Amino acid sequence: MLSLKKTLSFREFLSRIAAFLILVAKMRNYRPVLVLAPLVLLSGCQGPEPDGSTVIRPSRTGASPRSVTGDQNWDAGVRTDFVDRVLLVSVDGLGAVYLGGPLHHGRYPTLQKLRDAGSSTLNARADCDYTVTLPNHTSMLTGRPVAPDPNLPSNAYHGWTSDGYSTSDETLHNSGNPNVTYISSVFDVAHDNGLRTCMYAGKSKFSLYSTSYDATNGAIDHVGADNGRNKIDHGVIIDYDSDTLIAQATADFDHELCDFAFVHIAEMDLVGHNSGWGTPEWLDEVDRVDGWLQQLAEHTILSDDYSWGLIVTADHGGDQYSHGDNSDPWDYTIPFIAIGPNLTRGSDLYELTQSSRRDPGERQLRYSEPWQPIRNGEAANVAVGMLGLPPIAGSFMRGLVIPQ
Ligand SMILES: [Ca+2]
Ligand SMILES: [Zn+2]
Repeated sequence: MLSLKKTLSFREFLSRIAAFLILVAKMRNYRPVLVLAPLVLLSGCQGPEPDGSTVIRPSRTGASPRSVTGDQNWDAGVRTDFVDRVLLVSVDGLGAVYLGGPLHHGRYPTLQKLRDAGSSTLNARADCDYTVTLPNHTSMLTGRPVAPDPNLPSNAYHGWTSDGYSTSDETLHNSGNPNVTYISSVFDVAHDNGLRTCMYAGKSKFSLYSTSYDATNGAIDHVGADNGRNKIDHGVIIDYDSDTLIAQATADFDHELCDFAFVHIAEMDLVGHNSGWGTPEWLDEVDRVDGWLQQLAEHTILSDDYSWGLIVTADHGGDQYSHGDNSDPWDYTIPFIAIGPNLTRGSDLYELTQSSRRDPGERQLRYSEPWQPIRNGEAANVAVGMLGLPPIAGSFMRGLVIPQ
């Protein structure tokens, strides 16, 4: 345990030197006038958004720690720069159509507090072709659609359509889209830029990501100092036991092991398959999720030492006992909550991002439609954008504009 801590703090030391060197490199290239442009978290691909390539951001290291304490942190001011750290939470199977009524009646207090602290919608979308777990989580981590589409470039999608277990020699790169040699992820961008990355997953099939981004299969780091090929510094997978998983995650946050963390809460999906989506049993399980979200909030956005951004979304919803029907609104309608720079407190995410995204009503749209809905696949680039880092290489969902 001791030696582990020593190793990690040495890594932290190295990564801070790297971050400083990157800052120096950036300052040479940046022109202050460009900072006046609206903050484009994800720059231009679909919809009428400005060309992100002209927008230059100041360094993330300009972010300053928060100094408020206790429950009043929920009322902390809206940041307009960048955060030090980001937590991305995916609640497996958290169908949004079931949440509006209970939230209106004051059930799920933490979910409500998160919505009040940031910008959110209960009408975000899963992928349009696949409403199952691994394909959607791969979108969430890479910013890519799941499947090929004749109206999109052939290198846009990630191609991981299986929701089963992968073998130890299968990776996103060798078994996904054959037109892409390497499927980059939020882990790559954060890690290559000297940040520490963590994954806490509640289903063992998430080993797909551990394998795809390990020291053998992860890409060579060409960004600044060499931070290595192992893109996930700290990976923990515990099947369907979020009490233990989140205790581990929050302990690691307290020990400052994670600058970017992905947490996957598995239980809602299991209760949905066993008892049915939207049943009293399922709604009771959301109470437990609400408690886990409270714990995660207390160790991130409500803690004192660092500024955190937080994203909460889901891979898919569900209808009766399943969720595999990509044409079923109950399956494809999911929440998307984002707390961070310029994400106006208590705002509707569609209103906030109306220059780039439009509420799809009850429809599911293909990626080639001119006005895109907000999808779970935006999470990857929203996360790196909050950190002041560039979009993920090869990612497609990068056009969401958060006005400054
Ligand atoms: Ca690097
Ligand atoms: Zn499922």
